[in-house]
Amino acid sequence: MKFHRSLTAIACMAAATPFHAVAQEVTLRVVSAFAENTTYVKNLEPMMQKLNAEGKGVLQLNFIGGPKAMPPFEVGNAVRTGVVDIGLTTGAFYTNIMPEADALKLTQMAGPELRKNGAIDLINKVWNEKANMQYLARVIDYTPFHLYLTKKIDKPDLTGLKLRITPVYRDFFQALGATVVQTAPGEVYTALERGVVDGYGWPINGIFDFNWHEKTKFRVDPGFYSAEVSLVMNLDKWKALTPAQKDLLTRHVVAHEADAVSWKKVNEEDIKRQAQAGIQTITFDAATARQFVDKAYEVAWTNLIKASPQYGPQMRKLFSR
Ligand code: 173
Repeated sequence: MKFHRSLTAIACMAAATPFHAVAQEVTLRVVSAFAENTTYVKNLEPMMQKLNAEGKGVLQLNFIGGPKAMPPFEVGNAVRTGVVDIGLTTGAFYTNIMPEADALKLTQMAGPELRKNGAIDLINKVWNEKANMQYLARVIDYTPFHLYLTKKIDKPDLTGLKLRITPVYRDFFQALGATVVQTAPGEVYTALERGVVDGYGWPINGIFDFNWHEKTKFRVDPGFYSAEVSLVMNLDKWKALTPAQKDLLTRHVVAHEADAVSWKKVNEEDIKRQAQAGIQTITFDAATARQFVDKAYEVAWTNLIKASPQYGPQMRKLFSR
């Protein structure tokens, strides 16, 4: 009798839950592929604080840490499998999951525009299907990558140079004749110090976070591509959120995505600071500069479309002006 009564009680509670909106607060674990003290993480903190203030009783973000907590190239897989809920990372760091990951650098449009023209819907389709991820938002925009060197070049010929890369730069630098070695950001300083590499690829901002300016003599202009750092979430975890939780999370990350225009100012300051630190710019004549940038895109799109004949062409169409 007693047993029956409690079963009935449980059944009533289960039935009542959706109507009373008594869903429990959920805490999502966030891990970063970039170090805690760097520009990309600092930029995220105000958003997380705002979300947590508004999300009491609904949803909280718990920032676990950066590369000390998890190696950068493993963050994507940890999100895919649900070891963590949300990753702050870049597609180049999880090309082991799918080749499309590294295509996010190839867009010439900012996040809000990609949202409007359907590119983010396409990204989500691919990320859902191939990586078990929900693509939440792009948090860096207006930021080209550059080649930084310890040796001078006078034309876009990298023959004889050994460069630190990630998948972002691999095909392009190799196409220009370089020998490449992949490292996590945390290993670049030592590689420069020991003369293991003659330079590295990195965005226009952030080199001071790692003190690389101490070892950098030249920056090659122009930059190329658009540095991408995004928030990605385990898809099962995303699907398990209530509509209210999804709404809260979406509102905050999309607002943050729209704020990415502030990177323009950060980048101007870093350009000045690089000059003050004695980093000289290597420039090419206008035609050579254009060829350099065109080559970067051409090499990357050709390889992406080869690796992903299904989605590569669609991405190219929606990512390009
Ligand atoms: O150079 C890198 O480590 C890299 O691929 C990257 C991508 C986006 C932002 C910063 C660095």
